[in-house]
Amino acid sequence: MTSTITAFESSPDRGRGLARDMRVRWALEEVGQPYDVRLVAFSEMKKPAHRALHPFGQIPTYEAGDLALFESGSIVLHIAERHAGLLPDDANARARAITWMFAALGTVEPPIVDLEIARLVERDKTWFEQRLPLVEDRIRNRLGELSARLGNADWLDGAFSAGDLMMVHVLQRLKESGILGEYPNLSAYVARGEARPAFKRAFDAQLAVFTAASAR
Ligand code: GTB
Repeated sequence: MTSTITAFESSPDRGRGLARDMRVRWALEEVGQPYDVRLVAFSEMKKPAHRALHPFGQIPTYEAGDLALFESGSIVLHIAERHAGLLPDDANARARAITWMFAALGTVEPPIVDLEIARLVERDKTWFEQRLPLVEDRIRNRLGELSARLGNADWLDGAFSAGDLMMVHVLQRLKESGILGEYPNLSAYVARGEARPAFKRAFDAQLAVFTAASAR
């Protein structure tokens, strides 16, 4: 069954693959499932039709048959549970891979989002310059811990899993800040994720949306 996901009609990330539809596209590419994309304009996101799918008026959403989901973590987990390729068969290894998904979303992503928000909306505050290093150091604490756990391994727990997919996508948002570069093994980890053919297909698909919109 071909699912339909939603993505920004005009992504503020300018085709860099940082919006959260990218992780859903990547998951679908990893498991070899076809999908359609419905592009949503900012003017439509908070309207009832889209809110019926996503209570917070955001992307991504996922529809397949009579199932509609929101939240990128839930969508990727759903895809990974229903199709082979993103979760190990062994029950314990599967639980650990899911744990890494939660770690990416619940422990590593929040301070990264905090930094983005600080840079985007707090720049004109008198306390911005004082707060920024604190926000950055909270990220460094997490990355230091993650870096220590990853060590020289290719992936977080054995073979590539949905946990790595989520963690790589979360970490990608730090590349331009320079902070990721302070952790060579994490930079290499992100590069390994980006080198996967499924990642490249997903990235190219979201970039094509931006390129087409720019040409108009
Ligand atoms: N917890 C939800 C999930 O994981 O699905 C969060 C969903 C979310 O934040 N969606 C964002 C959204 O719809 C797009 S991805 N925002 C519109 C709104 O809230 O009104 C976040 C995002 C946006 C832009 C960039 N960027 O430009 O680099 C990166 C990430």
